[in-house]
Parts: sequence; structure tokens; C-alpha cells
Amino acid sequence: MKFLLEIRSIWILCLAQWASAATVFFPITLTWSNRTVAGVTRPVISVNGQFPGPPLNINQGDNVQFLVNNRCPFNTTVHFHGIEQIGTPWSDGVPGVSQRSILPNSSFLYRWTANDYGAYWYHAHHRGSLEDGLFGPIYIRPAPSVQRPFSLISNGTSQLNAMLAAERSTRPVLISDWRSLTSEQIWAAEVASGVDSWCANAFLVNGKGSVTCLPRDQINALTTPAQRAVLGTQNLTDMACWPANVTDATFNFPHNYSAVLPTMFEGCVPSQGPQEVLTVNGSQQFVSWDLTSTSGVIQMTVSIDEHVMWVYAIDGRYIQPRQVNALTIPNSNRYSVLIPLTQPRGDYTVRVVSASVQQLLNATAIMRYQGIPQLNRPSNPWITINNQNATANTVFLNESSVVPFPALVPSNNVDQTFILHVSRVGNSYRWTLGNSSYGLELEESQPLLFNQTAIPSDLIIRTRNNTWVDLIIQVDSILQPAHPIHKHSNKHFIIGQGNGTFTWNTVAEAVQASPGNFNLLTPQYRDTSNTPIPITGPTWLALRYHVVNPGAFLMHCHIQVHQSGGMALAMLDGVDAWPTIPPNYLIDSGF
Ligand SMILES: *[C@@H]1O[C@H](CO)[C@@H](O)[C@H](O)[C@H]1NC(C)=O
Ligand SMILES: *[C@@H]1O[C@H](CO)[C@@H](O)[C@H](O)[C@H]1NC(C)=O
Ligand SMILES: *[C@@H]1O[C@H](CO)[C@@H](O)[C@H](O)[C@H]1NC(C)=O
Ligand SMILES: *[C@@H]1O[C@H](CO)[C@@H](O)[C@H](O)[C@H]1NC(C)=O
Ligand SMILES: *[C@@H]1O[C@H](CO)[C@@H](O)[C@H](O)[C@H]1NC(C)=O
Ligand SMILES: *[C@@H]1O[C@H](CO)[C@@H](O)[C@H](O)[C@H]1NC(C)=O
Ligand SMILES: *[C@@H]1O[C@H](CO)[C@@H](O)[C@H](O)[C@H]1NC(C)=O
Ligand SMILES: *[C@@H]1O[C@H](CO)[C@@H](O)[C@H](O)[C@H]1NC(C)=O
Ligand SMILES: *[C@@H]1O[C@H](CO)[C@@H](O)[C@H](O)[C@H]1NC(C)=O
Ligand SMILES: *[C@@H]1O[C@H](CO)[C@@H](O)[C@H](O)[C@H]1NC(C)=O
Ligand SMILES: *[C@@H]1O[C@H](CO)[C@@H](O)[C@H](O)[C@H]1NC(C)=O
Ligand SMILES: *[C@@H]1O[C@H](CO)[C@@H](O)[C@H](O)[C@H]1NC(C)=O
Ligand SMILES: [Cu+2]
Repeated sequence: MKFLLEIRSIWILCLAQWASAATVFFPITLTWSNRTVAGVTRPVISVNGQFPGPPLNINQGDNVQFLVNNRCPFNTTVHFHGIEQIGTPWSDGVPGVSQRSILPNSSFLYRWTANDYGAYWYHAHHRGSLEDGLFGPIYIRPAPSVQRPFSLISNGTSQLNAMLAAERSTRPVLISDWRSLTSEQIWAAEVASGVDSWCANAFLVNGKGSVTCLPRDQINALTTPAQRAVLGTQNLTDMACWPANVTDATFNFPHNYSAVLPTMFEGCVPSQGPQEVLTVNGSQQFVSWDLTSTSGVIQMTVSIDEHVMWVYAIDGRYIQPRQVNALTIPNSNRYSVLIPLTQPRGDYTVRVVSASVQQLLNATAIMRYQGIPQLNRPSNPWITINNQNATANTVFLNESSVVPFPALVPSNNVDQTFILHVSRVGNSYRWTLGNSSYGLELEESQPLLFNQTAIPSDLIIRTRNNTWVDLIIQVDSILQPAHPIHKHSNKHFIIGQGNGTFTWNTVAEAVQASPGNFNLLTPQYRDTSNTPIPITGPTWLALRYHVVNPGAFLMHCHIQVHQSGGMALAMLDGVDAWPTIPPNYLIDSGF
């Protein structure tokens, strides 16, 4: 009650200075109940009764007060993906790192300032519960003073106005993978069987989709050479996925396949759900979508039949626009696109297909022009359901061509270099990001923000404020997917990648020896970055970031089962300038 009064007085204070920054109060109530998604009924976390959660739309500079009422019968926390949390590290939402878990029937108030513009999202950060439906979009409208990159697309006045208008009414398009089992059922089965759960049952667009089971002859015909190379003489399962035992020829881990549950790798049961229809108005020339992957496991390629997409921002930050027909979205990334609405009125299929090697999976939505249709035939695809080009002219986004707008470059002087090993340890489902596996039980330890020695020191790295840090992610062995590595708080630059083992002590040495593996002039700047797939042997990824926000932040793989399996590391940023925690955040429920 005391706390509600406090919010009301802040509201009144802020209404008076509306022009500068507003305080936006966004209360959510989480419930756990059966829901039918993709035609399958299972328990789902609903946010204010909805799945996916409602959008949070705010202006750059706003102060957010995000209240979580947990009415689920289990602990939870909420993380604001990509939000820097400058000066508010206690609102980052990671149990055991920045806060204690929010107990059933209690609440927690997250407060943060929207310093940056762009597309973000909120999601559960407790155990695997992101995969149970707790996620929703965040959009921060850029301040008028922020320079847009749209004149690199066209200088025509009418086109520029149309692009600005499209951006003003940009829409979230959340693409997700979905499982018929809950995250705790999956985790329990991983522990009991020793197997990493790498298949999904459906893809969703804004929460809508179906489970389709491809006929056996089609599965076999679509199986790619990369899938065959691992399958040997086996076939993909009836879910068009690698079976649980494909890694046995390479690894000698203990396993008990009887503990694998139906629908984890095989046992496809078709079911029909609704299809998402995204309506557009052709007279507006452009529409803007924030394509956001909330996936737990599988990376997806998105394409709109007979249309191009101008990718103009990644992870909320502008880039020099790139015109493509298809793009692949690693788990948790956002790709903002302007779509020129140049085609005859009608329905065009939006295709979402698996880009991860282990499974063929797809979904379709409809982009529908308002008005009487002029198109009376099915639209033509750019891509096939096994992630290949369906035409000779299909352009996929080339990540190495992406350049930040305006230009932004990292320092050449680096204070610390960490080499972090990504490996399986002891079991197919246990992982490291560094020297040791970050066990799920550490989520219930004393938060590192309050006690820097609460967990074993080999799971922690420490940095000083206003220094530059290099993180070399070394992928040690074959049969791993691309790992979408997410660092909480501020974004990082992707400065290099390569095949083999990173044998140098620093990036400077590596640049001397192998300059072709680096881009220090126009590197991408983002919050989650894929490691290169280790096809024939180890690979590495080099990230560089500036420490500007003292606090305890997690870095982890955004494949949910990998994070649960320990692919995480605690980063104590700016230990020399550690913040004083507001008293409200020191106690259990936050206030
Ligand atoms: C979902 O439905 C099943 C079957 O009726 C029931 O056993 C289960 O308790 C329900 N779960 C929730 C969270 O309501
Ligand atoms: C829930 O969170 C509380 C507070 O952090 C913790 O003591 C408890 O062990 C957690 N319960 C579970 C089941 O993780
Ligand atoms: C939460 O509150 C509901 C309704 O008052 C009650 O039925 C439930 O037992 C409570 N749960 C816990 C874990 O206290
Ligand atoms: C628009 O004008 C600017 C400034 O002359 C130029 O740099 C840019 O390339 C032009 N854009 C297009 C699409 O031609
Ligand atoms: C793979 O599928 C084909 C076609 O159905 C079948 O002939 C073959 O026996 C299958 N291979 C295995 C190892 O099951
Ligand atoms: C996986 O299991 C199938 C039978 O279910 C067997 O035929 C195959 O050889 C096994 N593969 C490996 C790599 O052990
Ligand atoms: C393997 O899993 C099954 C099913 O959970 C269980 O009944 C069995 O005891 C397990 N076997 C071993 C050796 O743990
Ligand atoms: C996946 O693609 C197949 C083949 O084109 C199609 O029949 C099926 O409807 C698609 N699945 C979904 C869920 O859209
Ligand atoms: C896909 O692209 C390749 C390389 O450009 C081309 O050779 C091939 O014909 C294309 N596939 C189709 C179906 O057009
Ligand atoms: C911090 O955590 C360590 C390890 O659990 C514990 O020994 C120590 O007492 C804690 N310090 C405080 C101030 O709680
Ligand atoms: C690594 O090797 C693969 C082929 O195995 C190649 O496609 C890729 O371009 C190489 N990557 C780099 C950064 O050299
Ligand atoms: C940390 O360093 C950044 C960059 O120099 C600076 O803006 C910020 O104020 C520093 N934070 C603290 C708490 O000293
Ligand atoms: Cu991973």
C-alpha cells in the first residue's frame, strides 16, 4: 500500500514534466494455467491473462516502473533483454545475481530508465520458464534528435515521410519455438536421461501456429547434407529431428534413453492452431516490423513472399540499411525491418523455417494488404522449408556486411582478455562458459550484487569501470550448434571470429598473425552474438566491450537448455565503482 502511494506521487511529479521524461507504470500479473497453443493444451505462464505478454511501448528517456505480481505456484524473475540498466543493476532480473527470486504470491518492482531507443523484450529469467510463455515485446521510440538511417534507403520526400511514419507505428513480430512439454518436464527428462533436448514441436508467430508432421518421404527428401553427415545411416525422426543418440558416435557420455519423453525427439502428433494475419495498408508505402526471436532452442529464418525487407536496426540500434529477402535470427535478437508495400493487394505468406541443423521445422503467417484483393494465386516463396534459396535471386542477410549507423568503433587499447571455453562436461546436457558449469541451483544463492563471494570464484570474472574487455569464446568440440551468447547490461562489438583454437594471448597478437579474422573498423554492435558452428573442429568468437555500468551481470547462452545446463558466467563489472544498493532492493521482495 505504502508502495502504491509512492508510485502515485511519482506519477503526479512526472506528469508536470511530461515533455522531458514520463514515468510509466506497467503492472503485470503472472498466472499458471492450461492454455491451448499450436493446438496443444499444456500449462502456460500467462501475463495479464495473455500469451504472449502485452507490449510495453515507451519513449526514450522514460522511467519505467515494472511491477511483477507472481501468482504462479513457483518462483520467478523478469529480465529486460538488451536494456542496459545504467545505474539500476538491481533491476536486471537475474536470480542469484541481481536479486532474490520472487516467491509465489509476492511482488517485485523493477525500476529502470529507457536510455536507449529501439526494440527489446522482457522475459522470465528463472530456470527454464522462458519456455513456458513468460515473454513480451518492449519498444522504445527514439527521441526526435536521434539520426535515422532512412535516407540511405531513399531521399524522396514522400518515401522518407512514409518510412518515418512506418517506424512510428512499428509492430512487434515475435517468432518462437514451442514445446508440448513444460520446461520442468524437459529439464527433469534431461537429468534422468543425460540427453540435451534439441528439438521443438512448433514455431509460433505472435503466439500462433500449428504442429505439422511431414510425411516420411518428404522428411527424407529434405534432409540436408549437413544433417546426413551426422545421421550416418539413420533417418531424421518423425519430428524431422536428429534422434537422441546421434552424438553417441562422438561422445561417450552416460545416458538412459528410456527416460526420454515422447515429443522430445520423436512422436509427432499434428494439431491445428490459429494462423497469425499481419494486416498492412498499401497506401502507406512501408510497414515496419520488429522481428524478435523468443526461441528456446532453434534459430529461425524469416522471409515474406514476393517482398524485400530493409533491415535498419539490429538489437535496437540502427545499422546502414541492408536489402534482403530472408534473414536468420539467433535466439533473443531483434531485427527491425522496413517492408516496401509495392505489390498488388492480397495475401502473401510469411515463412519461418528452422536454420538450426538438427531439425526441419516451419511455420507460416499471412501478410494481408487491406482492401479488395488483386492477387488471386498463392504467393511465391524465396526460401524452402529446409532453409535453402527457392529462387536464383534470393538474398539472405550477410551478417559480415552489417555496419552500425552512425559509425561506432571500439577502443584499440584493451585492459583485460578472458578466454572462455564452451564445452560439454560429464553429460551431453551439462555445459561450461569458462572453466566450470554454472549450476541452476546457484539461482537461489545470495545475489552477487549484494555479496561478491556468494558463489565459487571460477564462475565469476571481475572488471574495473571505464576499461575495455575482450571476451574470446572458444568452442572446444564439434557437434555444437551456433550458441547465441548474450551479455547482460551494455552491448558489445563482434570484433573477430575464426576456425581452430585461439592460441594467442591477446587480440592484438591475433590481429598481427591473422588480420583476415578481424574487423575493428566497422564491427557489429549488439547484445547477443552467435558463435561460429564447429563443423570440423573448434571455432572462436571475439567480443569487445566497454565497462560503463558497475554491477553484477550474467553472460550466457540463449539456448535455454544450455543456460540451464550451466553455460553461463557471472560478470562483476566495475568492481572499483560498485553501486550502493537502495535499501528497498536489499530485502526479499524488493520493497
Ligand atoms: C492442466 O490440465 C490437466 C488435465 O486436466 C490437469 O491435471 C492439470 O492440473 C492442469 N494444470 C494446470 C496448471 O491447471
Ligand atoms: C524460491 O526463492 C526463495 C527466495 O530466494 C528461495 O529461498 C527458495 O529456495 C526458492 N524456491 C525454489 C523451489 O527454488
Ligand atoms: C497464493 O495465494 C492463493 C490465493 O490466496 C492461495 O490459494 C495459494 O495457496 C497461495 N500460494 C502460496 C504458495 O502461498
Ligand atoms: C541521399 O542523399 C545522401 C546525401 O547526398 C546520400 O549520401 C545518399 O546516398 C542518398 N541516398 C540514396 C538512397 O541515394
Ligand atoms: C530411412 O527411411 C527409408 C524410407 O522410409 C527406409 O527405407 C529406411 O529403412 C530408413 N532407414 C533407417 C535406418 O531406418
Ligand atoms: C541409435 O539408435 C538406433 C536404434 O534406435 C540404432 O539403430 C543406431 O545405431 C543408434 N545410433 C548410434 C549412433 O548409436
Ligand atoms: C532409466 O529410465 C527409466 C525411466 O525413467 C527408469 O525406469 C530406469 O530406472 C532408468 N534406468 C537407470 C539405469 O537409471
Ligand atoms: C510447413 O511446410 C509444409 C510444406 O510446405 C506445409 O505443408 C505446412 O503447412 C507448413 N507448416 C506450417 C505450420 O505452416
Ligand atoms: C540457389 O542458389 C544457387 C546459387 O546461386 C543456384 O545455383 C541455385 O539454382 C538456386 N536454387 C534455386 C532453386 O533457384
Ligand atoms: C557471502 O557469501 C559467502 C559464501 O556463501 C559467505 O561465506 C559469506 O558469509 C557471505 N557474506 C555475507 C556478508 O553474507
Ligand atoms: C570456417 O570453416 C568453414 C568451413 O568448415 C567456413 O565455411 C568458414 O568460412 C570458416 N570461417 C572462418 C571465419 O574462417
Ligand atoms: C563508469 O565509467 C563510465 C565510463 O567512463 C562513466 O560514465 C560512469 O560514470 C562510471 N560509473 C561510475 C559509477 O563511476
Ligand atoms: Cu548454447
